Amino acid sequence: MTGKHAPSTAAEARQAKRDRQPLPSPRRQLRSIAYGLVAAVIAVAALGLVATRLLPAGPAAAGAVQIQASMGGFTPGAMSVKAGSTVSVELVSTDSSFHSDGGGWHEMAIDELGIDWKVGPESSKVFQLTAPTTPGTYTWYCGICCGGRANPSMQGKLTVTA
Ligand SMILES: [Cu+2]
Repeated sequence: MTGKHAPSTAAEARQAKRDRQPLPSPRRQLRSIAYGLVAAVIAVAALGLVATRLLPAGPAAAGAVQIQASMGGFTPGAMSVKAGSTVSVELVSTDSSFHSDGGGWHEMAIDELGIDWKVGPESSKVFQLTAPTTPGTYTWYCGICCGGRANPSMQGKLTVTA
């Protein structure tokens, strides 16, 4: 009396043996692919942080005053313009998008002059600054990163000369 599930031929016996062996499970393969992806993401993030420190911002756009912004502050931290003149200002963010505080975005804002310029990670943008007709000094700031406006290292000084 042979039961329905008992192997009755040699071929069936081999098949039954194969069925009992653990297969390299697709779940296990997925897991190693996932680990690989995580490692790749971490490597890219680390490279991004290093590159931020290594890459110079490059020459200023033609005829523009270049101001670089990073988590460390503005470089240069001061500029002066003649009253009533218009100058091009190239705002550069040297930070990568991997910065958790602001994602590499920086701002150059002067409330009194209605200026609020923003620049994304590792990029630059040229803005036109029209100086007021009367001399004076103004503070610009970045409100995006590092405690924002209250942080003295994320500030700069604009001097409007006669
Ligand atoms: Cu900033």
